[in-house]
Amino acid sequence: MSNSSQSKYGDVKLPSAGLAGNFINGEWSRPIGGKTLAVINPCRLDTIANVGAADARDVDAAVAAAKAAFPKWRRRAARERGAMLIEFGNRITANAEEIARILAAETGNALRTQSRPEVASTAEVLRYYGGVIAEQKGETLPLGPGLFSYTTREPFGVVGAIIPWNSPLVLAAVKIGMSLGTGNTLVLKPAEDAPLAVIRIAELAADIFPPGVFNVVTGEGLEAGAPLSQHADVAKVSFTGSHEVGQKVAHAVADRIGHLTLELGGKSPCIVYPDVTGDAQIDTTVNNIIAAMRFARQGQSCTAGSRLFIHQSAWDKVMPRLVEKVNALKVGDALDESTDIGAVINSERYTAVCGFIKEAIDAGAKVETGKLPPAVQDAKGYFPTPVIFSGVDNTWRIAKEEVFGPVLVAIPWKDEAEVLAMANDTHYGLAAYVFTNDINAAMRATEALDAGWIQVNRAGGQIPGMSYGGAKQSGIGAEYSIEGALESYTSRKSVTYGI
Ligand code: TXE
Repeated sequence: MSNSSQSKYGDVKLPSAGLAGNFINGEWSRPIGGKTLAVINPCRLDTIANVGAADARDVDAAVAAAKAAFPKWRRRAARERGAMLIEFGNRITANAEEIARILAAETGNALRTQSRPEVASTAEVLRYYGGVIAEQKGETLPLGPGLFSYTTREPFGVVGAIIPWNSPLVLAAVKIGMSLGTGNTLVLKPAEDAPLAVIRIAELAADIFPPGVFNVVTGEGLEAGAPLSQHADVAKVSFTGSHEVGQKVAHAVADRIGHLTLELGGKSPCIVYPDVTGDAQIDTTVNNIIAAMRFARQGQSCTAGSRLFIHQSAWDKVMPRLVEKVNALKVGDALDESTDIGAVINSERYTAVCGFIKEAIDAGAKVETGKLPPAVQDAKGYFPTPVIFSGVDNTWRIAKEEVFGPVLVAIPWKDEAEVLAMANDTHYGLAAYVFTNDINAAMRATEALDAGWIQVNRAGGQIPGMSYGGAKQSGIGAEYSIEGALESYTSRKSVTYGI
């Protein structure tokens, strides 16, 4: 499938075979229905490429291929499966720049600040699982004299993985590493807004895994995602995306008592304690607040620290420095080396983010920095500039719902019990950030906060080896670690011998 728009992208080299859309049983093929979907660059608002759009018939074929490949794949030595994951990671590293450019073009995530680091993490995650998967071990059980008993960790079968567009590559890598490493086979459905980098890495993997072990279907949520989540032969579904779709997926999986991992976002708090004083410490903390908010990813991160609670005594030092640094971030084309912040993914997200901003302004919030972006029909690219609001109550919609845009809500606090209660006053529980040098305050906060991942004086991304998963309604199951892989992608088999 050639693409006439390719020339507009200069040094973005598009996938070739992968534009067909379906990678099933080791072959690229066009969807049975012949439909395609246009992948739009959210910075330039033009079509980068058209990709095959699968429906339930393609999903059936992919699941059948994965099911047929499972019996042999599960019996391969873990170290052999691991070696393939490591080779996959190495090929991604060898093609990193090409992949990062595709990723920046389709996601709007800036090349320098986001897309290159994401490609590096993707390769690292695959190599991590490749190495650690030899630890897929069981236990011996001391059940008493005359008995010898042990457990093994058995893969489920076919995994269906559905991923979003905000960090498509690294999320693909986590699901590939965990499912294939543990001996499951996989059907992966990338998001319709950002399938290109995923199919480029699938092209690189085409001759690494035996046919049918790793399959990809590109397509829309209802046409391709729903049939995958509902498929009777999909033993486990791993979904990252919205709360609303997560609920639908959970219902579909419950109907057949399947296994499930969900990662559904958050409204994570950032708490600045009063001991944050002195220019150097304020500077570091402000850098961490900006990193926690994921401004450079346009706020489109499930772990975004989008509610900032600053102790009232630190407010007058922290807020001006924060505004100054946020104003210095350059918003622009994701492929431009000087860009810090790119565009939000599509017109729906742009409109939704603008709606949140307008509603808060209309309700009387104080705009510390930023403004209402142009209406979608006047936008030259989906670029909402960063906004920081104060004068907002923790009960407002902007402080409750996941905006998934570069919008930070700042609230002063004076009583520790109160701020910890406000921080927890949400149905989400994914991440939290605490800034203090007071070890006792840090320990009180980390004990009290309902969050799957709390960072103290740091606001970086996930690191392979950590267990990452949501508390409360942010999700089910853990990812990024060997424990997550064993708990979420295998079941225990107990064997008992009478001797
Ligand atoms: O996600 P969707 P959207 C949140 C964030 C964002 C909102 C909407 O708040 O603003 O969700 O994003 C597939 N059955 N997060 O609409 O629709 C879809 O094709 C099965 C948080 O893009 O959940 C895509 O592959 N699958 C989040 C994937 O689900 C379906 C990251 C995610 O799309 C489906 C992204 C269906 N019925 C958004 N409908 C996080 N946890 O970080 C859609 N899909």
